[in-house]
Amino acid sequence: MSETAAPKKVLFEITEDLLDTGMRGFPVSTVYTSEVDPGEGLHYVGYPIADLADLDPEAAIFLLLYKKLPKKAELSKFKKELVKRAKVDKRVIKLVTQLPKEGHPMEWLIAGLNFAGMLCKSEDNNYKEDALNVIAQMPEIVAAIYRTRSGWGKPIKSKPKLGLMENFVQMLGVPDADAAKLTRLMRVFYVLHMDHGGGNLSTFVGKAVASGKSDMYASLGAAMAGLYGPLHGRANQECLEFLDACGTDDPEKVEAFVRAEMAAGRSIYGFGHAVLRAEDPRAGVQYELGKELCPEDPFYKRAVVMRERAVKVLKESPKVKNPYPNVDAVSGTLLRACGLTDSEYYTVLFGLARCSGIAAQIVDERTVHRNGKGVAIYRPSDIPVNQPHRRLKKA
Ligand code: AMX
Repeated sequence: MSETAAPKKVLFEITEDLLDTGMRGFPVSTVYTSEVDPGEGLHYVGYPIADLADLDPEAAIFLLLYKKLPKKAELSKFKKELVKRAKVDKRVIKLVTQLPKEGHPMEWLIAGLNFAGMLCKSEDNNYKEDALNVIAQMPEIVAAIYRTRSGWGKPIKSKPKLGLMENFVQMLGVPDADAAKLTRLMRVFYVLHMDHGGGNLSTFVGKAVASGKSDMYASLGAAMAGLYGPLHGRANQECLEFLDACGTDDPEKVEAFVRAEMAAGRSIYGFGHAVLRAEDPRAGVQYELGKELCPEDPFYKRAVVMRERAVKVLKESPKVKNPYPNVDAVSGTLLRACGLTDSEYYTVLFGLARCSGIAAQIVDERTVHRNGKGVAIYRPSDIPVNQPHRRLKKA
């Protein structure tokens, strides 16, 4: 640095009271794929998420990877590229179908990503290649996990030319489901859940692991371990259970239920956010989609009443910074209404989508940031306290 260089801008002051707050709000990196604005919610490369909800999932993946919406010809070429890469080593499918039933589907997904890494990763740790491969391969891995654990039968042959989510739904082969409705839902669900800035737990973890030059598959496996937590990705599962426990769409009874949950010190699932200070636009998109897909569904009706009554109760609590619905407020309800009734799998569906955003961010951090040198290995510091056996250094 030359002696005349301007002083560096202070972005954030770390005071003592911020220690042990989970790095809440500390800026640690730059991100090119998406942004979570506290008031306006999620944007992908500058586009508001609600405007993108009806895109082809492949077009949204293209957007996150290449930072522009594809033209028609580019999209068609990109889709072909994904089709070409949608080949999963048979041993991966065999391994994931033999995992212990006692495990959670997310534990199976984490194992599946690690198996896929062992058998499919590039020899030269090429993050871009592996990102495209893993995005194309994941629908088959997740469908195999879903079918096997659900006892629906053997994995169904992949037909990637159908499209990413169209193929996923045909590989799931959900008994008695309306495939057209489920496909419509999964396309929107995928786009809404792909990315969420760089500071959320799973994305942060995935990028941190990749910063040590671990490969894409191992990094995504670690990211999915982060997503598995009930305060993060598993909230969509908890949210359906919460609506189930509520048991009514009578507004007064819903309100009484929320009050009782709060009084018992339990979470009001589907509400609140670490960054957002308004209703998550992804929740808004899904409330609207519910009107189209399942307006009379009892859980949907409860979720709609919650949108008003839970907010009312949470607003009364001075400690809750955001009383409004988050992305999980209604997502499980729609999945259930479209045939995916077992909430244990909802985080896996979230993970299926989120891996594409995390993969795009890992590609950027490893190959674009710092003029292509990549972000340095993550290494925050800590303050040692209460370590009574520490010997003092000699003066
Ligand atoms: N229900 C009950 N209490 C809540 C609450 C909610 N929905 N939202 C916030 N609070 C509480 C917090 O637990 C915290 O209590 P504490 O001071 O006693 O620890 C206090 O209010 C302040 O929290 P905050 O600053 O407003 O939020 P946060 O950043 O600490 O937590 C979140 C954010 C999402 C974990 C929290 O709102 C929550 O637990 N919501 C319910 C679970 C949920 O829906 N999670 C999904 C999040 C989206 C996602 O990642 N998938």
